[in-house]
Amino acid sequence: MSKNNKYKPDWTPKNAGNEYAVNVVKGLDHAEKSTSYKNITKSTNPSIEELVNGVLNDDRNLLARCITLIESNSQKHHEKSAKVLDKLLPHSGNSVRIGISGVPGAGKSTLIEALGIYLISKGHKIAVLTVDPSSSISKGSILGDKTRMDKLSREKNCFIRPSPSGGNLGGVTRKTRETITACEAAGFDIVLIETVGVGQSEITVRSMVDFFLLVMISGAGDELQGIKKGIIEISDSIVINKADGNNKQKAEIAKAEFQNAIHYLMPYTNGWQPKVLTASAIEETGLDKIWSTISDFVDFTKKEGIFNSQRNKQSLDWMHSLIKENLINKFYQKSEIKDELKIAENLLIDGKARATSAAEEILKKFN
Ligand SMILES: Nc1nc2c(ncn2[C@@H]2O[C@H](COP(=O)(O)OP(=O)(O)OP(=O)(O)O)[C@@H](O)[C@H]2O)c(=O)[nH]1
Ligand SMILES: [Mg+2]
Repeated sequence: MSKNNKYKPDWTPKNAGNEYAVNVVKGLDHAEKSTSYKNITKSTNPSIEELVNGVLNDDRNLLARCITLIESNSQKHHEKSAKVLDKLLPHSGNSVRIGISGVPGAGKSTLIEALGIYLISKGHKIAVLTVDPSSSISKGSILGDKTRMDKLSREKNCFIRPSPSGGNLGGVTRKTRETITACEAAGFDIVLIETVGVGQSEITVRSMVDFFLLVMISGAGDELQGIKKGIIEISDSIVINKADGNNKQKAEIAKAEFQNAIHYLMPYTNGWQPKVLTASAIEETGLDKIWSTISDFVDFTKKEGIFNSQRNKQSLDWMHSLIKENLINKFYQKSEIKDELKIAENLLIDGKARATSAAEEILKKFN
């Protein structure tokens, strides 16, 4: 850190010497220039109105607080965030939501950084979110090293929010969906969501985005061995990253193999044949092709009415899954049900009852 970047706090006497050891570090230059950091509300507990107006005016401090409220597990915060979100909802929806998945180390974060900077140069405002259900257990790999998006995080037209810590995938899903609403209301027109393509998280991300991009790398041997077929089936495009240096040729071979493989799969989006591309996040090549593919996809799906119908379907599916989750929790948490279940389980094991009738009996008690 340069010496010039430090200065004494206000309360230090004039001409003070080294006995006053405290130094204040100057903030980042872009933060001072950025309009988003002006008029920051100092209130410790902003009201619903303050939060709504703050988000709509792209006050980053209030946007971050709004997301913290969304991420809170307390009932009180939940009620407040619900009121805020109701007011933000009419201002949301105007973005392209893009899911980015792939095996650990494929270069998702590096690609998001390169693509993000490219899109900002084209006049877009980018929000980057992550869905990382493993973060509470393994500390997660996604964005673990924040410096990976160091350049992008310094852009004033960018907002990066790592995955909420703790909780199951269902909890992370709610928080991420609602965070998308807040970011859209703040005027971000592209939302990029990074997730690791292992487990269930990619299916979850697929259920909240318009476009799903799979990041792959070429490796020795059979290109398709290491990846679940299922993840290719939900992708709208596959990009072979790290197509640079000695890897360039291998990436082209991988591209041909993937192109061939997806030819036999049913496209996820009706009428859209997924494209396979190559890119280098490090050398910043292939970014224009990725964006033109996404733009073509958006144009096509909007023209065909698929864009909105997919979003509507996602909202309906989500509502139904929330209802199911809530009912199931209510059912299994009821103490009478717990007792009845124990009795029924024993009867079943002893061969004294049938599963169908036991289930009917217990459900009757619940109703
Ligand atoms: N040569 C080359 N290396 C790359 C490229 N993109 C990423 N890398 C390197 O690959 C490593 C992993 O990159 P990340 O962007 O962190 O990968 P990730 O997919 O986000 O990883 P996780 O979040 O841990 O799953 C880093 O060392 C990057 O520098 C690329 O285009 N070319
Ligand atoms: Mg990453």
